[in-house]
Amino acid sequence: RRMATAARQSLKIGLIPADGIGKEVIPAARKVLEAIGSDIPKPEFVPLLAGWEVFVRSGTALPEETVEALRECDGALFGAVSSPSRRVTGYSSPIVALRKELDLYANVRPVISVAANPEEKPAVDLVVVRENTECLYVKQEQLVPTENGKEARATRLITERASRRIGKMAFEIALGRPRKQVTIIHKSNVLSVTDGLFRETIRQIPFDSNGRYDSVKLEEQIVDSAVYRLFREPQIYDVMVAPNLYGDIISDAAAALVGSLGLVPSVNAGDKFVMGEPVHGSAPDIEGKGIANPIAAIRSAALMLRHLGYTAPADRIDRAVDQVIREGQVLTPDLGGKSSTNDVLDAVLKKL
Ligand code: GGG
Repeated sequence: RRMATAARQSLKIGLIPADGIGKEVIPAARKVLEAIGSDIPKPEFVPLLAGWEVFVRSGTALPEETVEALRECDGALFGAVSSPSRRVTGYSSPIVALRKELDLYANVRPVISVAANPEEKPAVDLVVVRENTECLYVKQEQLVPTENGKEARATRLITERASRRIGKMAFEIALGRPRKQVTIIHKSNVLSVTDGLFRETIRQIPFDSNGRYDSVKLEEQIVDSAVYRLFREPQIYDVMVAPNLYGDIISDAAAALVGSLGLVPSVNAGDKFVMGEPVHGSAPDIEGKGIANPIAAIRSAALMLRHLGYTAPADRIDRAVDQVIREGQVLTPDLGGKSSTNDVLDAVLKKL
């Protein structure tokens, strides 16, 4: 699913490194985009603020100027955010808010291993399509005192509209892949109303699409069994479509199958805007050490270009990254190497 490549003179890209290693990996992705050359319109970067650190300094995690500036951009790259695990008055996760503000309803997370030989098929080659705007992430939580102590409640929202559009996104992505298979991930044996609606809405899509998806095989799986099978036989999956929370968990888990969370990219995509974002978080344990793996951010930049319709430069970036991984000489510690973020960046730039 691509956005039309309007004849652009320049490509305006918002950069929101946010917290922790986001500030180390987003500059690396920027350098790769700068090095692409005339395959894309000259990129113009717009540095923007968001995150926990900005909240601590200024009292707001997502400044209004950031959202307004993004509305003027062609695309964006977001790094990572370190929301605290406790409730902090006035704080709300900026990435969750941004996805809603810009209606980036799909989080598309390809999880692909790099085969030792470029002619071989990768052992893992799947895409998690995560609904990005609802489920438990509507964050309607309440803490109520009762005579037996505190009671915490959360609203889980699943709508037909959001389920249909994420389902369609999954079918469209499957159409562009050789296996053309979509697996709906749900738990409607227990949550028959919410997950039931998600499942039934997506199952209905092929019947309402005038044959467009006739070539797509539709499967479904209960989320717990899907995780089990993902670890035992990942090759059975092609496109997995899931409500927000399951999609978040499954894609992090799937990252373990390809060596590191530091390799897995994503885009937050809507019908009019796309924002690349590495799947990893802000990694406070390695922040400032210069050893964060920049590959997920670099691949997220490639995925952003792909969604904007710039397929050839996206392929060039991915091929360069594949070569660096395949050679195995310049790897960050998460992949068992000793190289720095900048070493990996330089190695990728040399292969471009
Ligand atoms: N780049 C992905 C990322 O930042 N993951 C951590 C995450 O989603 N945190 C949610 C939050 O801190 O609000």
